[in-house]
Amino acid sequence: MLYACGVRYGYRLRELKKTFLFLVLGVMALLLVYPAYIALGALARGYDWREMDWNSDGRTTLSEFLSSADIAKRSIKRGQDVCWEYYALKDGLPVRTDCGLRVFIRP
Ligand SMILES: [Ca+2]
Repeated sequence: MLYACGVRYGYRLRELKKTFLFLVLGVMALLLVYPAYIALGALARGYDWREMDWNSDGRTTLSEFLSSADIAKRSIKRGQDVCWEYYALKDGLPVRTDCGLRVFIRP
């Protein structure tokens, strides 16, 4: 044990190591918990995998999956078609619109 000016440096070093270990573990926990939180938000939307292909290139990437947490859908009407419009929750702007559901109105 090293003493200088009445201070036990071994004790302080152990306390610093413990504090550093808790900081490292806290940062690691945040790095793991945040993506899991976003992924759970994306899963809670209930979209199927192909539906989350937001740029319509035929593939759903992990980034598109994670961004699904901030995208909602609403039905809109275009002429006689009923379409699904996917929009960003942050600003309400449309991300993609899927049409093709034909509505037949009985006379
Ligand atoms: Ca895509």
